[in-house]
Amino acid sequence: MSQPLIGIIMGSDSDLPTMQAAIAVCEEFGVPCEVEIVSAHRTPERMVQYAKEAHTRGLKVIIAGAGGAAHLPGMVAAMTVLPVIGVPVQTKTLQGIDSLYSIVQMPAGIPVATVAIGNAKNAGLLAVQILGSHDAELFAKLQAYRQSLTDMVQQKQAELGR
Ligand code: RP5
Repeated sequence: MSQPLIGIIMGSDSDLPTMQAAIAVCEEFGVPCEVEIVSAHRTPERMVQYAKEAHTRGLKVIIAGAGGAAHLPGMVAAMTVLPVIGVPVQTKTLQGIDSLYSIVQMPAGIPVATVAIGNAKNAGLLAVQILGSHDAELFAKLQAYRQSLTDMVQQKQAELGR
């Protein structure tokens, strides 16, 4: 196994179905990632240790998903200068608005790059783009991916025949 470059963490195993999309992006682009359950509330000491040691283990970016009182991304960001991408997980009671507000409203000085509710795919892509900014091979793969999106739209347009 290669050294993980992206750490994908989540508050509960119930977040895993959402976070699978970020894992899939890492696999698609061949970027090694690790996946861990780290809860800000249920395992606070583990969270502190994870955040403080992440850079010493070679991680370059952390993706953190949580729902409800979603403190995990912000607390991890407070304890590392690695880039942290937050994924608000959709909740049953408030549809993820609670998660979004908990993650996005960080005080100046401690950024969390927050994606849309449930959009772990974009979190994965952003993490890969951060790595691709200084990795020519990965950069080229990302450009090819974008071209595939353009091609797909053009194909749909052609199918419309208008
Ligand atoms: C948060 O509480 C987790 O991130 C999860 O989204 C939510 C509910 O957790 P479970 O009760 O399903 O374990 O900490």
